Parts: sequence; structure tokens; C-alpha cells
Amino acid sequence: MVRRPPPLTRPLTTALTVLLAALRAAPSRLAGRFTSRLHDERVAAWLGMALGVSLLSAFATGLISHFMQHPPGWMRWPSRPVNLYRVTQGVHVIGGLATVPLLLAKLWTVYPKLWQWPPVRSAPHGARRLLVFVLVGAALFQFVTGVLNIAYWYAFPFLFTTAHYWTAYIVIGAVLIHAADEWPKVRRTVMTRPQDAVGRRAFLLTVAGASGVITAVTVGEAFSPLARLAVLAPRRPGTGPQGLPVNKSAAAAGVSAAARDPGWRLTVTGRVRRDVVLTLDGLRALPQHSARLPIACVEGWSADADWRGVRLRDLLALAGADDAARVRVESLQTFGLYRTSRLDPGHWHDPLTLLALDLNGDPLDLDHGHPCRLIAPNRPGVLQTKWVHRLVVL
Ligand SMILES: Nc1nc2c(c(=O)[nH]1)N[C@H]1C(S)=C(S)[C@@H](COP(=O)(O)O)O[C@H]1N2
Ligand SMILES: [Mo]
Repeated sequence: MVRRPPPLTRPLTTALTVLLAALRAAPSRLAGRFTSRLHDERVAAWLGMALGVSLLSAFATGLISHFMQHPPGWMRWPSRPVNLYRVTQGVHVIGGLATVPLLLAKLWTVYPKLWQWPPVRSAPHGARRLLVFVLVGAALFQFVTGVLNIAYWYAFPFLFTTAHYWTAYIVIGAVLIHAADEWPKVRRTVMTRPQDAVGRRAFLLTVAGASGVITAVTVGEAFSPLARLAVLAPRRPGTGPQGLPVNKSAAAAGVSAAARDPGWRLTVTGRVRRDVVLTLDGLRALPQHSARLPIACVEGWSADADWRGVRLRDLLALAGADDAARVRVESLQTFGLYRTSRLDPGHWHDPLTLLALDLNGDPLDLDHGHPCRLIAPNRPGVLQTKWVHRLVVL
């Protein structure tokens, strides 16, 4: 006698059989869908190499920006060349934007693999796929948060700088392992001549062209001769009060009243031989010096300006500060991450480091930091404190 399965399990086994049959049929049906011959190892290899170089450059320039803003105790950033940060951060932001088409093209080229069957063939194969998922997820996170941040759209609940910084290690770790893993295949692919012509070159040139267009319409945010082309840039050189863009206005920083108060004084205090307290006229009575220096914002835009004011080292000498001391520059602003910044000795001894009173020939606009602001060479914009009222020697 044939043993029949109990009534309840029968529908279950039937469902399972149907599902398995469907799954077995699915990959072959899907395989027919990806008809473009550009889902191809050769295209993936070239795009992969370009992406690898771009991501390494973004990582290196990103680390520079991070450690300039959060220097460990032993680290000393040089104050020259004057434009170093401007260049590294321009490469980071504009280069990052130009990488977007490469990433999208690469994902498009390889996405049929998402449906490969069976999804995991062996432990190493599973590990490899997991690594690719981590890489793609982390890279997309970096590009999305980066773009939103330079567009001043703080749509996410976490702090951009912290999340973007730590995710960078995940991206670069995954990139290095993935590149080492794929290297033999990439080498084999790009060293041999293609046997067929499927328009790879045209496709890759289109992707490169898209990167070029993005670069062309943003690079003007840092390179003023092309400012008029910079239609995608959120800040442009030449626009704003006194011909200079403003990131945070006095109103937004809540300092409008305090900065206009005739009772404003500059105080030099902390570990000094004597406290120095100066009025605005008192500051103007000190020797004035000029410097042409850029504001180089971490968001990628930068612009040169003519600054005039008192050398920081003269003020600190008046107070008798120790040569090796660090200095904290404090703004009238009472909230926000950028109300203070710190200067290492190398930076405050630099004769170009000023407490500026004038910008492009006129007294500082309220939005540029009136009555006075810090301006120093080779330094991110976030550290060029505006509406200064106190220097504290540490
Ligand atoms: N007190 C204070 N200073 C500040 C800021 C701020 O938010 N508060 N923003 C900084 C940033 S991010 C930049 S890019 C520069 C811009 O200077 P600008 O507005 O004069 O161009 O100011 C810096 N100084
Ligand atoms: Mo900035």
C-alpha cells in the first residue's frame, strides 16, 4: 500500500515544488533580459580601475580635510603653501562629483550579477558577494551624503562629518580587498585585445564625457575664471557682499546685535603675561598688514580676497604669549560648531595670519565677520572664525 502524506502537508509540498520550479526557471528567463553586451567584463574592468583611482583620491583628500579640522596632539599642519587646502578640498568635492557617472555606469554594467543563480555557490563566493554589497552600499552612502551636504540639505539625522569620515574607511577597505581579488581578471581583460566590437569605447567615452560636463559646471566654484559656468555650484566666487560668498550670515549665527554693539572689545587672555583689551579704533591704531588669501570652504567652493588687518602674532606678542602656545579664537556666536577654532604655533606665527578688519578695500561686511575675523593661509573655511571677540592663549 502506498503511504499518502497527511492532508495538511500535501498543499505545502505542492507549493514548495512549484516555488522551486519557478526559481529554477527564473535565472534562465532573467538571463535573456540583459541583452546589452556592455554588461561586460572589459567595461567593468576599465570602469573599476577609474573608480579605484577616484575613490583613493577622495579618501586621501578627505583624510587631509578631517585631520586639518581635528588634528591629533602631535600633528602640525604647515601654513604654506597658501592654497594647499583649497586644492585638496577642490579635488575632494569636484572630483567626487565627477565620479558619480563612473559609479552609476559601473553599477549598471554589473547589475545583472545581482540575479545570478544560485545566489551563493560556496563560502568564498558568498564572502565575495557580501563584500561587494558592503562596498556598493557604503559608496552610495558617501556619494549621497556628500552631495546633500554641499547642497546644504541636512536631510539626515546624523552628523555629516562623523558619518562621512567613518564610512570612508569601510569604502576604502572594501575597495582594496575587491581590487586585489579582481586584479588578475582585470589584468587579463585589459591586456588582451577585444575580439568583438560592441561599442565599449563609445560607452566609456560617454561616461567620461558626463564626468567632464559635471566638472566643467562645478569647477568654477573654486576657479574664478570659470565662475560663470558653475551653474551646479551652490556658492560662486564673485557673488555675495564685497564680491565674496557667505556661508553663514550674521543673522543665522545670531550675532547681528552683538557685532554692531559699540561696546564691542577684543580681549587677548588665557596664559598671557597681561590681558589685552582693545576697541575697534584701538585695533585700527596697530600696524596694519595686507594679505591675499582664499576662503576655502570644506564644501568645495573657494575664493580669493584681499584682507587687511592686524597680524595675529603682533597681538599675541602684546599680551606676552608663549611662542609655543596654541590659541583659541572665539566668536560672539553662542551656538554652533564653528563658533571657535584653534591655531597651532606654526599658523599664528605666519605673517599672513591676520585678524582682518577690511575685505577687498572696505571694512568687513557684517556677514563676513565685522568687527573682525580670522583669516589664515592653508586652512579650511570652517576654521576662519568670524565675529571674533576673544583670543585665548592655551
Ligand atoms: N563664527 C563663525 N565663523 C565662521 C562660520 C560660522 O558658522 N561661525 N562659518 C565658517 C565657514 S564654514 C566658512 S566657509 C567661512 C566663510 O566665510 P565668509 O562667509 O566670509 O565667506 O566662515 C567661517 N567662519
Ligand atoms: Mo565652510
